[in-house]
Amino acid sequence: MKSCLITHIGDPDGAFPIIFCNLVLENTEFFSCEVDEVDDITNEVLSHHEDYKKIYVVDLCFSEEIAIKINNDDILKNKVLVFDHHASREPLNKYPFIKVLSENNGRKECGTTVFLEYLQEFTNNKILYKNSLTEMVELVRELDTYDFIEDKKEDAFKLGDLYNIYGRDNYIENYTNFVKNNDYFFFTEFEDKILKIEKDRKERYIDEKLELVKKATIDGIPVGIVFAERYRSDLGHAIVTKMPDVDIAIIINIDRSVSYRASKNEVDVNVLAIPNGGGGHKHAGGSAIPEGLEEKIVEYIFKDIKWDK
Ligand SMILES: [Mn+2]
Repeated sequence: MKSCLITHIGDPDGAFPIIFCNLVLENTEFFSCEVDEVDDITNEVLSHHEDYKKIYVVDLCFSEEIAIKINNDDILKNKVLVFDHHASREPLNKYPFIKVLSENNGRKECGTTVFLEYLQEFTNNKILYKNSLTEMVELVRELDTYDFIEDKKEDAFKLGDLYNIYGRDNYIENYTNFVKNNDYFFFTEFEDKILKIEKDRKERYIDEKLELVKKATIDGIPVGIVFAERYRSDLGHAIVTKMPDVDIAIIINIDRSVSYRASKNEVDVNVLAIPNGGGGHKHAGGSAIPEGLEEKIVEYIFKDIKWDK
């Protein structure tokens, strides 16, 4: 019988859980989604839960409403398992099938690390202890939480950049095979070359976007707002470090979501993300794009537009 994995679509922290399943579970069905889609997808999966022996939700967590529904169902309660690290979801730890761990002994956790620890114990499969895998997992953790160990920081960014270069599916396939075939982690010569090109490209992109940041105040909080579709973390980080008068960087990706980034100790992005229906970590969060926004923009530009039915 197959398993089901619902995970975050945005980054390596949502991709590595798929790699683990490829390595140690016989048959897994994958659903990758945005934070605001997790409730709908979970409900959809739960409606035919008899197809699955286990349903994993990783690097994401559904709403308390769904948690209550699962908790009241003896079958679902033993089938669904959540492994997340977003602090805003920590109150849901009161449900036995939900594990939200944002920090452990001063080390910040990510979805990948919390899920790996479970799978190592659950399957006891040696491949999950291979140095090639655990080394990459540490890089994913550092990149996802910005909890860097100085001499690994550059490699963490490189592994993140390769996610964008390869594309999600190829990245997953590539690193599934890499772990199978290698005991230790390394970047190939070809990857190093392409990463250098990508690095230059990213720097140009961020420099261009920094010029376009508009400063404003929301609820008394000084913000810097920019529209961007790529490198949201690096761009957000660049805004809050290069513009000291900005407390929260807001990056709007019309097709995807709104991202919030901060770096000052006293600033928590949730003060803006939660009222907008989102949430996340203290220094990195997101919220959904309001429905119909793209249409509104087009209608603002072309006043007498008529949409095809
Ligand atoms: Mn994550």
